[in-house]
Amino acid sequence: MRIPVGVVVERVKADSPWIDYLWRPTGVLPGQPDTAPWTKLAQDGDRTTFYAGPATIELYRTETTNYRDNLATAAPSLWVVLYPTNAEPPYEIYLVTADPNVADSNSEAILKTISHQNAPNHNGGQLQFSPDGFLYAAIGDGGSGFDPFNNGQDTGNLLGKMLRVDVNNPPDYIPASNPFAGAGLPLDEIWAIGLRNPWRFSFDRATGDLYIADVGEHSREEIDYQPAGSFGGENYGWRCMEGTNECILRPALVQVEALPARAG
Ligand SMILES: [Ca+2]
Repeated sequence: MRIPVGVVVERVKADSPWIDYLWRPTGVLPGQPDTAPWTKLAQDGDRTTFYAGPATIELYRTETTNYRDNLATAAPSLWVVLYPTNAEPPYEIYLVTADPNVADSNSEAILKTISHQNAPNHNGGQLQFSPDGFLYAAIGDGGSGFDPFNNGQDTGNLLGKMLRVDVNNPPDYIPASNPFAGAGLPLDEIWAIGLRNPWRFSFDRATGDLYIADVGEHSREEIDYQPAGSFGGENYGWRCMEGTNECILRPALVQVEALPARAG
């Protein structure tokens, strides 16, 4: 069941040399008012109240004791989680929930930060837990065209790769069974190399096989297949290969570029 709500927050001038303001949620309105997000509602001295915007509470079946106990009380509590934006307005609504476990802001953990600064495209795809319980991350090659830095084949960075990490093994979250775990290159997070912009991937629910959708440069789109029994270490070829075509390292590049261009 989904319940539409509106979130009200207040900004209070902070008596602190470190920060100017304190922000906190103060109320959740039933329904979503026809008011623009971040409309100022009231001002009282150093205290300003804003309508932060709409949100949706999702109620679901669960065995979590805290959640069940909260819903069973005469006045169930709601938790609002705000997330910093590093811009104006300085927060966005991350979620509104009746589940105290979901609202635990200490549950966030940044496992890896990957620099991707040379181009705005090829950010890659999603995160998925595999049937073996490890978290896979498909990372784009860093962007531009034809992978100018050869990141897909460079085992000293995490661009153009499929990564595999163990969220329960901090730090560095490396599963001992990763194909390159241990001293020296390739980097230990790497499960497979040679990807361009692997924007989606999925594990077959019946077999555990892995399918990766990798966007091609001009002439071939790729669907990469990895059987469930793989020990990792695959090289899917980019930028040496675009699908079954040899690509960047041959003079045929001119012909490849002459093919009809497509977005991607
Ligand atoms: Ca290594």
